[in-house]
Amino acid sequence: MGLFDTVSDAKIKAGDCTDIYFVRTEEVLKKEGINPLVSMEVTAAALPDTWGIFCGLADVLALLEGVPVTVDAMKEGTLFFAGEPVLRITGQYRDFCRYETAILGFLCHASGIASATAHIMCETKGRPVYSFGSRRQHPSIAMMIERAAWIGGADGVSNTCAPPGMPVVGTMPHAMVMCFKTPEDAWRAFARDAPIAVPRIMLCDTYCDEKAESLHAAECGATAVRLDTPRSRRGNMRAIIDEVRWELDSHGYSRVQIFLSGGVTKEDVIAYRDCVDAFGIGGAIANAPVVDFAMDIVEIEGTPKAKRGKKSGIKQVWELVCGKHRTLPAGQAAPANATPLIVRYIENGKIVQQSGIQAARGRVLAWIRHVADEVSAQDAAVKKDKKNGTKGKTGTKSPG
Ligand code: PCP
Repeated sequence: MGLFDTVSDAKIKAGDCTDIYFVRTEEVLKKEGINPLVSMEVTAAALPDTWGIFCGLADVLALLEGVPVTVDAMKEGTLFFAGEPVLRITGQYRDFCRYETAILGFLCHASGIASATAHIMCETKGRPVYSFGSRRQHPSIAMMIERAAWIGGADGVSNTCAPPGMPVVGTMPHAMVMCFKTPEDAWRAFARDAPIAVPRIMLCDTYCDEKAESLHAAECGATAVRLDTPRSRRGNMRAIIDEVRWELDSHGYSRVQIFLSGGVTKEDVIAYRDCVDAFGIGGAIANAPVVDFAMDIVEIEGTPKAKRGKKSGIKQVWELVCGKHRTLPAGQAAPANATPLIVRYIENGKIVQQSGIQAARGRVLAWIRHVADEVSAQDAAVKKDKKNGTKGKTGTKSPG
């Protein structure tokens, strides 16, 4: 037992963090002398939202390195849809069956966070979003949460244990404000003492009305005010934000930005993106619903075989020139100019390519830009229709 209720890397790597039925399965198959060559695919039958972002592969590679299996998978940061295989493992079943629990755990959780983040980022209209939610989960997985949020397109993360290569951001908690006699004392101290590169974002709802605190914070050197009002006390948040903006502007602080945090959801981003300059999002990212991946045998000894409800045979997912996906039997010819989305990562236990965070993020950012461009084109078409009096002629393009 370690100090905390966590499982060590060594135990996970050894396959000792597993569901007991896999241990029983191993025992029975061993006694019976059965160990078939199988291919298993990881697929989600349904998704929390229309599309997902594949994430968590790097941990799967670390887990399976040295295990005599071959792994083919989508690259991290790849967009996927329900029913598409995202990962395939081929090997003698007994050699890897006990790893299923950890493999799915890595993929379900990380893909859930990356997908939720990307869905939020598609709605920001360019407003930055920061991942503030590592406190919503066990600290031992803070690095995983921030990695998945960054791959999903967040502009920065708050946890000091985030992997290198991403901005770690944050300013002050309510507790810091309360350690001083007045909020003004706290803001002035922060303006004086925080590292020069840290933006002077002052938390403005500790004791009083957001409008009054925001004005005072601006007078104390704020470059932005953060409104963290708990949902239970919010009232009409738009009216509060509008009022804060109005008073800041009319007192000569139009450059002071407004940040919103505290229980912010994707719906809040949509509701306030026109009047808020940036968002801090915790639970809606860190507690995102997991992607409900399953891992199923699709071939035994080279022969297609699957349980009911699953399609037999190994598959390839093709990205067509139009951007749509098509899933075909792996042996079937590629559609014209299509790109295969499932590629080799482990060859008989040896990693043949690594999964990089920044490349994964790049794929998601490209998708987010694509969605934003489509939305802008639709908005422009709707405006044009309205102007020409041709209401309702504009259609909505499906993402995949
Ligand atoms: C924390 C922080 C953010 C919150 C978390 C984000 O709030 O100020 O607003 O997480 P959420 O989206 O799940 O709400 P508190 O824990 O209230 O922090 P503090 O009072 O210490 O600033």
